[in-house]
Parts: sequence; structure tokens; C-alpha cells
Amino acid sequence: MADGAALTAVELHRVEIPLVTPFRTSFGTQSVRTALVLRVRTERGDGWGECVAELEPLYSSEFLDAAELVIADHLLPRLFAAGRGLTADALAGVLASVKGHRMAKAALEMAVLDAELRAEGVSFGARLGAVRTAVDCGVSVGIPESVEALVELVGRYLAQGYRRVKLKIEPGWDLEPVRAVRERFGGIALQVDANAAYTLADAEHLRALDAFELVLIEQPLPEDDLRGHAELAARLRTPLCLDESITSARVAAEAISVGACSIVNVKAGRVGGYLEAVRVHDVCRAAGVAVWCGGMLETGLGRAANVALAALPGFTLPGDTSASERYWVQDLTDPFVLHDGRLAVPTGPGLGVEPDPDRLRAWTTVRRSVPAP
Ligand code: OSB
Ligand code: MG
Repeated sequence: MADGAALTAVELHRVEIPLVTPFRTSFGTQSVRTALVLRVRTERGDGWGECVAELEPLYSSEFLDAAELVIADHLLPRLFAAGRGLTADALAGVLASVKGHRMAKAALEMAVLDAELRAEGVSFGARLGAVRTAVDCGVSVGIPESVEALVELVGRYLAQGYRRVKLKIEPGWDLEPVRAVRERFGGIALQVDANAAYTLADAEHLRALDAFELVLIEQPLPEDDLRGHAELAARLRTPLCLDESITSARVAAEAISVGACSIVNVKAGRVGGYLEAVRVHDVCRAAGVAVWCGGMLETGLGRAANVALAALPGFTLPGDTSASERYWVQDLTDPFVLHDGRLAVPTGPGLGVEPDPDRLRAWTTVRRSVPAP
């Protein structure tokens, strides 16, 4: 196999960008997004990737320092050794002997895919199977100071045109904020995300959420508790959606077959890349399970790929694909702007966007380049 473009070097840029509003979830608060931006240099041109691992291992076991280390010390040597055998399609197989580290692998696959598509003049959307030119957008709202502050914030997002609102919940911040938003804004599309903050012992309490006609409850229980989610699903009228639990297309099929969820949040980083994310979509679509595109506070790079993914036919619910200004005073790329509650799918080659070189330089705190041996 020699149809790939060999990697000549990979640059790792650790970038720090302040968020416009601190984002609090049941697992912690972020005021600054620390992202790992990758630039792969190949014989046929460059490609960009973004690693969604967070600074601390609180959403999942992955975290930024570990991703950086596993990329430099364990993944890149394998990619360099593959030479011209390295294509985006082959990448997961080349890295398969390394267990886990899906966010790190996903970032590399994204960059290699971007380089390939730029060289071919094909967009991410066209390659992944997009059937729409724009996608419906929702917004994920963190846990603020008070119910009043939440209602104020939700009102602002609705005025901007978002088509669905997701509230982060945790024990002690669930029924009251949900009731307040439902009462104030009527029949909006409303859903909640618990980031695994509950246990099955909370089933009766969570059942009270049935009164609010939510689109879904996302990941109430721990990541590895498919059986618990199935038991909870049987006790609630509100559909259960899984995020953290869905680590591959195989797990998605398993979760659906045991009744652990009836909706799936697709995040490419969590499942090891955009190509596996398409397979998650395919498995769910075949089973009649709706999917939507999750988010990890991506810069414009990851956002471009997410919006392309969200344009696939099975993405029938609005995603956490919000506009750049919901996160940043200035994005790393040209901004994604909401029009009538939608973002346009980029049409240029590859991601269709690239980092502004001055902003990338200014916001990078650590940069290293790993050359091919
Ligand atoms: O659980 O969906 C989540 C952000 C970081 C980590 C986990 C999650 C989130 C979000 C934000 O909900 C979604 C976004 O990028 O807007
Ligand atoms: Mg989630």
C-alpha cells in the first residue's frame, strides 16, 4: 500500500484561549480553553487537527498532557513508520496496537484527513457524507450563579436564534432551574446533561423531570453503567441519550440493543475520530436511533469538522455546534456565525478553514515540532 502521503513532521501547538463566560459542569469550571492544535506536514501538503482532551481528566480519563505525550512518544513513531502507507483510512489500523487514547488518535486522524482532502480539493462534508449545506444549532448552558442568571442567559441565546437549549444539571441543580426555564420560555426544545453525576438510586428524583417534556436526558449515570442506564430508561418517559458511554460504533450498537439509550450524542474525539463517528452515525441510523453532534468547546478547527459531521442524514436533532461568539471574543479561525439558528457547512477543501497565523502564534504557550526520523 503506497497511496498515502508520508508525514515529514508534526507540530504540536498548545493554545490558551479565554472563554467569554466560564463554563461550569458537574465536573468542574473552565474559564480558559487549553487546546492542542496539530499541524501535520506531508509530502502533499499540510493538515490541521484539534485534540479535544481537557486540561484535567474530569470529563473522561483523557487529559491534555497525556494526549501530548502519547502523540509524541507512541503514536507519531507508528505514523512515521507507516510511510506512504499512511492514509486517513489506514490510520486507525496503524495505531490500533495502542490501547485507548481516542482523543489523541482522533486529533491525528483529523489532521491527516485534512491534509489528504486539501490535496484532493474535497471538503470534509463531502468526504463524510453531508447531505445539508447548513445545520441546526443548539447551545449548551453551564451552571451559573443563580436561577435568575440562568434564565437571563437562556433568554439571550434564544434571542440569538438557537434552536434548542441544553442545561447542565447536577444533584442540587436540576428540577428548579429546569422548571424556571420551562415556565419562562414555554415550548422551546429543552434538554439536560448530567455528565454522569447521578446514580440509579436517584431514579425517582430524575423521574420528576418527566413533567418538563424534555427532548432528552444526557448521560445521567457513570460511563461504564450501560445496565443502569437501561434500568433507568425503563422507569422514565423522557428519552435517555448517552455521551461519555459511547466510545465506539460497537459500544453504540451494544447500548442500543440493551435499551440503555434511544438517542446518541456523537463526538468524534470520544470515539477515536471522524471516520468512527460516521460509523456510530451509521449504526444508530440503521437502528432508527437519532443522533446529534456534541461539542467540546472546540476552536474553529474542530467546529468546522463538527459542522460537516452534523450535516449527515442521521443528525436529526440540533447539536452543541454553537457559533464562535458563544465561546470566544475571537476564534482561532474565521468565525462561525449563526444565521437563523444554523451554521453553514464549510465548502472549501479539507476543513475549509485554517488558523489565523498571528493568533495561533500569539495564543500558543508551548510549541514543539516532531520531525520524521
Ligand atoms: O458533556 O457535552 C458535554 C463541554 C466539554 C465537555 C463535555 C461536554 C461539553 C459541553 C459543551 O456540553 C458543548 C459545546 O462545545 O458547546
Ligand atoms: Mg455531554
